[in-house]
Amino acid sequence: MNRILVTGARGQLGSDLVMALRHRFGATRVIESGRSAPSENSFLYEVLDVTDHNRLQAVVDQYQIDTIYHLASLLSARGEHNPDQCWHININGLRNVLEIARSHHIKVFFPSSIAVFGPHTPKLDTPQITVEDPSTMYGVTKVTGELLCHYYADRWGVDVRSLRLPGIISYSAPPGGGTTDFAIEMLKAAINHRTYTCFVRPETRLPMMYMPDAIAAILMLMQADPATITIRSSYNVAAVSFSAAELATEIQNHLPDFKCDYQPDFRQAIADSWPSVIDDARARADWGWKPTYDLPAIVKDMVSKLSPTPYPLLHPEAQPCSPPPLQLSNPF
Ligand code: AKB
Repeated sequence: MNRILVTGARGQLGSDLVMALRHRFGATRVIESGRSAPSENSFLYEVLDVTDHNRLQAVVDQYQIDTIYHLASLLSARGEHNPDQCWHININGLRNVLEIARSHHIKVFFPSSIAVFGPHTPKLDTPQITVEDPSTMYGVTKVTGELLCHYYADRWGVDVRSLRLPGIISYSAPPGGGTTDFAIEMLKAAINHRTYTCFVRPETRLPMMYMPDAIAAILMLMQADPATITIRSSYNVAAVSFSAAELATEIQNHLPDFKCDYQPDFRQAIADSWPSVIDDARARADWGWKPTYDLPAIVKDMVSKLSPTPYPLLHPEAQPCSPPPLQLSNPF
């Protein structure tokens, strides 16, 4: 019986994942959690800091949780501004989840990231098993997280499953301080202002995925027969790869007066350290992964969803089309 806890449920991925899980398993089977206070129309929401082991255990006991989607995490750009907090939340939070999973026989989903890769990783067709030399604290925590997942699966038999997610593009909730955020920012700015100053160079090409594909991948992985899961660290998954300039051109097919200029900031170095195209053959072979959305399909859907009344409010605090811009100075 599914009794599901989602940590970091109010983030970009969590907002859509909670809706998908509730649709699939029933609204009362999915408990949202996060550090912020509940809003007026919160439904089955618990205030939970994942670094607080006792509180996590209390929530798990209260709802007899058997599956945790552990999304609470600081992303790459924000993590560089507070590496200590990034380590604390990303590692100590995961360790608490895995410990409780071990003692309570809980199944776990852990989102890893293309940020596990670094300057010495092959940039094209990045293999499943390759050099992982991240240049951000976020990447360091994701490599460590993958190792922890593998260890808990191998040593304690915890059913933990993970994906190395690329940049996720979506319209329901704003992204939370990542390097791939330029894609969503550009789409929103194009629709609202017809102009955007991009924080990476035009030729910067990164792996990306539309939210429906990301949700599909997570649900497929979590429902796969355990016998088919051969990777317990984290699976490479890919959908599309495009450069900032290619995205701008695709947007211009819908909004011909859109203009994009480029002023790279410290996030350029992070983007440059990541691969451009990921090889996800193992995920395709093991549990049948196959994406649906290419770049034209993503842009077409985003433009139609964001115009003219953008961002359906999943949560009152999710601001339509205007998340506060990430005001980050160069931390390096
Ligand atoms: C980020 O840019 O930090 C994230 C990621 C690729 O993990 N979107």
